[in-house]
Amino acid sequence: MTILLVNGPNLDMLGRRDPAHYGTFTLADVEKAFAEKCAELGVEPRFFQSGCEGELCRAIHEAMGYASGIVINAGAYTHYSYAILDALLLAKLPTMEVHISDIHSREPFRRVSVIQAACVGQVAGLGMASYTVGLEKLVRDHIAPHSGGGAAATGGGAASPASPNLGSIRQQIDRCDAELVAILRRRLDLSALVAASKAGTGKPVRDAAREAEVLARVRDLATARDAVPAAAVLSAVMRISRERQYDWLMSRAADGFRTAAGFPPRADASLDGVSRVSFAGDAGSYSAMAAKRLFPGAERLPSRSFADACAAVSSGRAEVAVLPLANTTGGPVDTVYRLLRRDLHVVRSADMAVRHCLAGVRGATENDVCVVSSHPQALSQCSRAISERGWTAEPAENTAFAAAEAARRGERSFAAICSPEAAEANGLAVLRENLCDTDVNATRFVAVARDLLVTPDASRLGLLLQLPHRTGALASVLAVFEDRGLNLSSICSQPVPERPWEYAFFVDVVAPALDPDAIAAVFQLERELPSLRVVGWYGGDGA
Ligand code: CA2
Repeated sequence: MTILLVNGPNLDMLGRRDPAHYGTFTLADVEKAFAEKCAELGVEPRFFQSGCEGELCRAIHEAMGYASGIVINAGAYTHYSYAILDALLLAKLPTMEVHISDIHSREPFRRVSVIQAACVGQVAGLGMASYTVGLEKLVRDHIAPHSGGGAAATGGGAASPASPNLGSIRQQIDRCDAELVAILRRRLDLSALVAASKAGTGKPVRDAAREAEVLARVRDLATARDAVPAAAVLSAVMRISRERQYDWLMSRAADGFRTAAGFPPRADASLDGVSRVSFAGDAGSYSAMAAKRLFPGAERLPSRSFADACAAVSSGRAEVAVLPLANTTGGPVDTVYRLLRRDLHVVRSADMAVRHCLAGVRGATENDVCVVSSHPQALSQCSRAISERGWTAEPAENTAFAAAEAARRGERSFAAICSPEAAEANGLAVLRENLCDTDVNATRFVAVARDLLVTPDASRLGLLLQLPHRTGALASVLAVFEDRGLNLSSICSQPVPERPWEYAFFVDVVAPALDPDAIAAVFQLERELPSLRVVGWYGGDGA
């Protein structure tokens, strides 16, 4: 079994100049070391050197007749000779590319190898050892595995790069992965040192300028095709490094740590003593029913609007307000999300099946109805029925008020879309049961209080995140949760009125009360985002 060693232009001058890059050894020394390694591996060497591109191509063509593989240092042709690339591709011999110097840390033009695509690997920067290491790798990984025994056992039978063996490719991938893991470990260990050095100085963990510099250098080192994936991998590595640094800082804070929002709180709150609950609507409104379900023994204080219900809490007239947050058909209730951007905290949630009915004056039938009134969410949950029947939809502050309005008007053509309870409370007849577009319509209600009250059964951490306006900002925040194994049960964007076209994000993180990973994510994001508010850490219905 013969291995051809090809050396390109100027390599016959080795040992005569430029020892800084190419050492003091000569081409004869290289060939001698190569021959010795061949003997060790049980293969025959053959040598060819030329400064002429055509001669190099011819030597590669001829190798098809006798060689099982090629080791090539194409010299400067490496960087631009498509003729040599083509010769290697048509020869289809397993070929190892070698370089004496580390071409990747030299001038940009040397970082590109156009012949790489025809080679099974590349060894660079080991001086003369690049040849022997490359040879050994070529024979052991790409020739011997296909020769039915040791390299010396059979002649020929080399695998061709054009018909690669899946098993051997996977072995190489496994080796790459092992190298990646080892390199990652080294890098993360260095991150711990960075954290230690920054700890004393009070410098922030995230240094955007330094990260930009690292990414620029990595893009520069990579070939044009690999620049984007290389930068993406490095971004992820830097994010994980930051996570390690935060962990390190948190573990060393003498008395634990506290975020600016006084977080983490205690998880021993109780809602058993709540005696006054505000809600928007009247008797029979869905909010009234949710308030009754959440706080059965409490006095219920009706309000005209969600904002009024919250104002009752802010002023102390009520201890909590119960508000609809989202519906399975209609989506988020924007007004309520807007109210949550202020100062109140979610302390509990409850999901309620919602079955709207058509409620009209007694004696009327569905056919008499021309106008239906309800809260916009309820109208959207019944949009199919409304459009099929050609009704005019009239928005109301809430479903119970719509029922009251239908009763006040007493017109057969005017009906409300509301709960059967609201119909009954207002003396209306149910003209049609369950008007919803689907049979599984449900609304999530939340109870909000002034303080961040965390009950021992809390299972979701609600956060309001304001993100910087830059590429990948949301993706990298989501990755922080993913890195810590945290699942999100909901994410909802809301416009930031004072900054047109910018959005804040409400996220619900699935996490038991005082879960350390969730606390660590808050610790990190509070330091890295323009603003973070802990909306609540609460229990109740919902994933
Ligand atoms: O590092 C390598 O092995 C190179 O393939 C060597 C080539 C160079 O063009 C590649 O970028 C990298 C050049 C060999 C030049 O050899 C000399 C020998 C003695 C004195 C000066 C140059």
